[in-house]
Amino acid sequence: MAESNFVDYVKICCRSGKGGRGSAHMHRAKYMPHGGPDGGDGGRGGHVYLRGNHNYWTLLHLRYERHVFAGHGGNGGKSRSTGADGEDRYIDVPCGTVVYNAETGEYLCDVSEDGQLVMLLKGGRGGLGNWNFRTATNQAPRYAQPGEPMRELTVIMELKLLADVGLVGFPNAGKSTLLSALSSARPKIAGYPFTTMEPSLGIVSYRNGQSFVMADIPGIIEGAAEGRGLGLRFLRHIERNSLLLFMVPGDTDDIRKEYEILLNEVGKFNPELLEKQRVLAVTKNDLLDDELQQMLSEDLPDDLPVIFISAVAQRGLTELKDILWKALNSESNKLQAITQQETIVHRNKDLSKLQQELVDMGEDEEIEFIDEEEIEDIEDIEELDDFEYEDGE
Ligand SMILES: Nc1nc2c(ncn2[C@@H]2O[C@H](COP(=O)(O)OP(=O)(O)OP(=O)(O)O)[C@@H](O)[C@H]2O)c(=O)[nH]1
Ligand SMILES: [Mg+2]
Repeated sequence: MAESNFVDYVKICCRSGKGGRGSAHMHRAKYMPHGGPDGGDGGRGGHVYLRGNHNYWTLLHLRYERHVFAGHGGNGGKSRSTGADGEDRYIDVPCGTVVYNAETGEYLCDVSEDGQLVMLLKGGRGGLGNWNFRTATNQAPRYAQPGEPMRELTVIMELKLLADVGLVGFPNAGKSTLLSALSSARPKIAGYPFTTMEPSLGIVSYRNGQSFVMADIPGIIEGAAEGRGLGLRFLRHIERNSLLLFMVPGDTDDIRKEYEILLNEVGKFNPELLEKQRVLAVTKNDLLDDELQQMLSEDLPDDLPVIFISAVAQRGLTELKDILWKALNSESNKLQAITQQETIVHRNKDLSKLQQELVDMGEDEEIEFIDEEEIEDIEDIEELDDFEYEDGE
C-alpha cells in the first residue's frame, strides 16, 4: 500500500537513562590531613514517559523517531555535589493509543486522555557517594555505589480511534457520504468499492451546541476478520466506539442477510464488540419508492432501531441523529464511558501471529538498540558492578 499519512501502528525502541555513580572522593585541604569523605551521590537516569496529546491524530510523528533514549544521570562529585538527573523523555501520543511489549506481545498500557502521563521506563537510581557510608567505625569509606543500569524496551503502539459512533458497512454502502453530510469532514467519495483507504473522524453537531464524534472506516467484506480486504487492519478502530451504526444500501437484495454478515465479521474480530449498542441505517433510500420501502421494512431485523436514510437527498438525517443521540445518552451507554478504562478489555497479542502482524504493518524491521557509544556505557556498568574504590585527587 502506498505510504499514507494515517499511521496507526508503530514499533519503537525506548531506553531509560542509567543512574550516575556515587563519588568516593576524600576531602583535601591545606592543614587538614583528614578531611574525610565528601563524595556526592550520582543523579538518577531519565525516565521515559508516554503523554496523551489531543493535538495528534495519528502516530505519524513516531515513524521518524524509532529510538527514544532518556539521558543518563551525572556522576556525583567532590564536596558532596550531586550529579545532575538525566533528561526525561516524553513520547506524545494521540488519545486512544494502546501499547504492547513488542517481544512478548503483552499489553502494557493505554493512553486515552489528553495530558495523561504513563511512565513506560523508570530511569536507574543514582549511586550513593561515600559521604553516606561514613560510620563511627569507618570514618573514611573509600567506596561509593554505582548507579543502577538503564532499562530497555521495544514497544508496539497501536492507535484505536476514540469516537462515539463507528460506521460499519460493506464498501460502497455510503458511509463516507453520510459522514460528509453530517459533519465538516470531507472523506473521498466515489462509486467504486474501497474508496476509503483510511479512517477519518468527523464531529456531528446536534441541537443546542452539543456534538458527537463519528468515525468512517474502510468497508468490511465477508472474511474481513480473517484478513480479507482492508477489514482486519481497521476493524480495531471501532473497538473504542460506544455505538456501531451498521449501514446497508436500500438497493441490496437481502438487507437482513447483509446485516448479519457484517455482524458476524464484527463478532469474529472481537466478540465484545457485540455488546455495543447498534443501530441499522438503510441507506440510499432515494433509490426506493414508498411502496418498495414499505415492502422492505417488513423483513428487517427487529432487535435494533432501524431507519431509512438518504445522505444525498438529505432524508432521515435529523431522525438518525436523534436516534444516535438518544442511544449514546441512554443509561447503559453514557458518552463519557469510552474514556473510562474499565469499559475496555485489553488482550495481550497472540505471540504466534505477532511476527505476521509486524510484516503486514511494515514494521518488521529490526531496530538496533546498541550503538558504539552505548557499548562503552555497558562496559562501564560491568566495571561498576562491585563497589568502586577510588582515591581522592
Ligand atoms: N443515490 C444515492 N447514492 C448514494 C447515497 N449515499 C452514497 N451514495 C453513492 O454511493 C457511492 C459510494 O459512496 P461512499 O460514501 O463512497 O461509500 P463508502 O461506504 O464510504 O464506500 P467505501 O469507502 O468504498 O467503503 C457513491 O457513488 C455515492 O455517491 C445516497 O444516499 N443516495
Ligand atoms: Mg468511504
